[in-house]
Amino acid sequence: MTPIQKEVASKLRYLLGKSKDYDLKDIYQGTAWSVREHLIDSFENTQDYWTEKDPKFVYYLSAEFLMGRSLLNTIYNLGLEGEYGKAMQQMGYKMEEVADQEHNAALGNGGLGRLAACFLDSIATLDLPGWGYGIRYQYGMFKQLIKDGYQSEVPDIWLTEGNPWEVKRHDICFEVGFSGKTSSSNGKTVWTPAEKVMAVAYDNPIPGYNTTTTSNLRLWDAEPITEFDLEAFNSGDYEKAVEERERALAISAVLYPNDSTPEGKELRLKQQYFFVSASLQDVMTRFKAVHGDNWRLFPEKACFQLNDTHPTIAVAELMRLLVDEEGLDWEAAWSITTKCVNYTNHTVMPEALEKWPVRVLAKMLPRHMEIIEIINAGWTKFLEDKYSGLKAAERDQLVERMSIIQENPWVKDEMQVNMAYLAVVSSSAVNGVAYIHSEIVKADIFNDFYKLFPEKFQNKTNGVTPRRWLAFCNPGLSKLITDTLGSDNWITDTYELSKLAKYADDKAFHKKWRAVKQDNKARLAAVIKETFGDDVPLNALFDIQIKRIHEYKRQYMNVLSIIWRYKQLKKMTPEERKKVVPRVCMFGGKAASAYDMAKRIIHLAVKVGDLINKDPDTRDLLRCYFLPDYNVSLAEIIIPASELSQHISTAGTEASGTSNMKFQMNGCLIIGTMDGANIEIAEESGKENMFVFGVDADDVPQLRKERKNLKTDKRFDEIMADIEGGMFGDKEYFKPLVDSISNMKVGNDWFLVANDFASYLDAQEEVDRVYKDVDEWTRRSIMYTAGSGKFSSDRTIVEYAKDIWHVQPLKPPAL
Ligand code: GFP
Repeated sequence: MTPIQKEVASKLRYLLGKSKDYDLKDIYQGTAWSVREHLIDSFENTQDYWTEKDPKFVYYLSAEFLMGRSLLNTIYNLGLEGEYGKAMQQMGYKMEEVADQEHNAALGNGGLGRLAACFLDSIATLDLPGWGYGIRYQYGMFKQLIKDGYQSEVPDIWLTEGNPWEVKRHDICFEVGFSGKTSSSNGKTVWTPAEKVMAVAYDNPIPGYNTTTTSNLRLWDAEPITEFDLEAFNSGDYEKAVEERERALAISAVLYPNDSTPEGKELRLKQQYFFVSASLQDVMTRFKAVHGDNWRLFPEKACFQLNDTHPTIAVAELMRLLVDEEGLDWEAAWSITTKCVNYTNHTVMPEALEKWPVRVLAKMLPRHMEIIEIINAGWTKFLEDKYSGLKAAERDQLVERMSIIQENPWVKDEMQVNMAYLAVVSSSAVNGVAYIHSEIVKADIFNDFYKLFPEKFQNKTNGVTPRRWLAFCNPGLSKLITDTLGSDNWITDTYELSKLAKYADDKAFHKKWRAVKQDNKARLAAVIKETFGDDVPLNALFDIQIKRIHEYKRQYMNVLSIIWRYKQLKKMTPEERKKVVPRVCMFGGKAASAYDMAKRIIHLAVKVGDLINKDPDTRDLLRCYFLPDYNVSLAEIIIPASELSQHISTAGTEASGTSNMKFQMNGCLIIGTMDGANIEIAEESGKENMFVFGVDADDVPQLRKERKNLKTDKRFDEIMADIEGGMFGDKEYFKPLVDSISNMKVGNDWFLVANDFASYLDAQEEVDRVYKDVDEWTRRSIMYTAGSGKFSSDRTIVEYAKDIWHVQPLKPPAL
């Protein structure tokens, strides 16, 4: 037995109570618990070192961390693959099948949560003192079932078998209060919450790649302060006996409870405040232990990155803690707060720029509402002075527009707090997540603020970790790259990948490159076989669109083009069909549970697949699959296998996109609009190598105005008529979908599907033409990977560290 085999056997015996008859799940558990020990050694070593040296830390506050699985990532990052690989082999298991037993940690919805996970990997790999802070949701992102073609949601129960990747810190817990009232005594404000819960810390060590650093993601679990009300129980009130417990558990129960109801909204605000308060108390407790009440030093030791508006209440909480609890005067506290807080905006979608009714905030967090009012009073006063030269009416209008507390235009007499404005006013730096998006942030959503503080606004183009998204998920390509470049330095310096450009026309290299892709396609084909029972032709072009389902991301337009392709195929003679490039089109993504239109789009994709996948005339040439329950692990199989990926949002709507970067790294060609990070990908990998279509962002506002007069493409009209006519069944169900983009007279089609459709079809024809030219396709594929160096999250994090956080690497000594 190797030492690792012994470790695994010991975990199986003493933790799981199994000395024989193991199944794969047991092996996973035994292996994971043994890897955990190595991880914790490294974790302790790092944290001890950092505590001793007391550097400045960045704290990444995020309501979402979409971590996926940890086993392989941890083994690889710690450099233990050789030892574990050997042990597994001797025990008669394949590492991949063992790893497959792990639940996905799905504490996030999509891009925003996955970005946070990539950032943690880079922070650790770059040895930067930094932690993530979030919520330990009992149920993560729902599991998506497709039943009769409709999405249904079932809870994601991911913790029942225990989680080897976390350590509960019984001793690190903080009270978090809600509601109640405020009073004043001796000039001090005292908040007496009506309800309190305990936030208990769970540490999730985050190993850096090829370094001694193991950082931390601290997630908070909500627990009752009094476990059980024995008095109530003894007097027969059984419900009351467990009431407090139930209320507490609800806070960390589910990722994004459906907030279409007032109760859902309140719970979400509770979640946000809960994790932010616990995190700030935690950081401040550590600070105090070393520096006492020398709070002026605090900005030199800590900074907080707000991942979107979700943690913005941190501003009011930090003020409360400094003023009410630590006794600082308002001005000193404000100066500290504004030095410590920074805000990243991830979207221009109005529905995602959170606004809380004053009524709700005042009820749930009365002291925080008072603080926000004071901040706003100071802010509007500042604006009035600043713009005192303007005419009164103009000035008032401007101040009203920029006020943090505003009237809700849709609800009579309702005032609301604009959380994004609160974040902008209180932050040192505000950034968008791709060049075009940061420009839109300045020119559009925060234009008034930009004019006032241009120096606050920055761009930090997103990135993805090349470890998970190339080195580990695509071992074939990873090996080929390392063999070709003569080293694996590219894993931490992705600009090294540019050296692949030399091989873009090398036919021998082409052959190897294509062989890897074929293997990866076979791996995905096996998933399709298992899910749908279908064999898919491996000579077909694998065409993928995976992301949250949303009208702006335009999965709908993709489905329409598949319908058009099918109709063309049906009209062709057998001779003509021989010249056609076969395609397997795949979708993956979840629709938010209350997002009706997105659910209809899923249904259409499924119904289109049902029709065409069975048609003997076309099934060798065209397939359409909606892969259920898209998640990180599925992405790790899909992305290496894809040849064409679709990033086709209406220009100006997708802030960045990050899957586009993952596809690019894996040598997958992109069909896309000049939106988000597509623009920068085109700059790096060659616009001529991308299938670009659609209008530019600058033209979108005008086109939206002109929609009513748009003469639509004949092909588009035909497809609309087919759906309306029942070609895919469910006429009534699809009607709102058809209306949403075809009835322009009433101002529909906000996302300009009809407008962009013709140029999209042209781009698709170009895809077919290039795919037939195998050398040209392979050349482009190599150029994609070669141009992907910029999109490592290491590059992004270095920029944040230098321009916003001002934190320095601090690598712990080897153990
Ligand atoms: C959001 C934006 C994306 C962006 C990510 C990360 O993603 O354009 O790339 O945040 O910044 F929409 P979703 O959470 O919406 O997928």
